[in-house]
Amino acid sequence: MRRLLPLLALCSSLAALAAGCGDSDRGGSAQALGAGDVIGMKALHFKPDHVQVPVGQKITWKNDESVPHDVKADSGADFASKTFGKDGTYAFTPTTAGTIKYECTLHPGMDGTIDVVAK
Ligand SMILES: [Cu+2]
Repeated sequence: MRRLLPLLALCSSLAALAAGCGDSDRGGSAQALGAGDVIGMKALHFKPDHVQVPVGQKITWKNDESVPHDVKADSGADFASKTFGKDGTYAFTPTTAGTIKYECTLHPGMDGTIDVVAK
């Protein structure tokens, strides 16, 4: 573990230059999610994995592959879907501004961020 620390420090210092270093913080800008757009679930990732939506806009996730997934809020909201398979969907509508972190509980590293902004 100790051996990893220099690498992590390097990673942090470069984060401002290169968008994202590892999966924990991509540092990239959020992609505006329009009404009717969906967050896909493909190759064990949410795509896009960082979106921005206005308060009150429904967010829909759709599983695009034959691997089952789910969607569960870790912080900033309280929702959890059932596990669903290919072409299955789940939706959540945020009612307050803030940052929501969520994940698929079945696949470590499959996580995403939603920036909910006031209209
Ligand atoms: Cu998954």
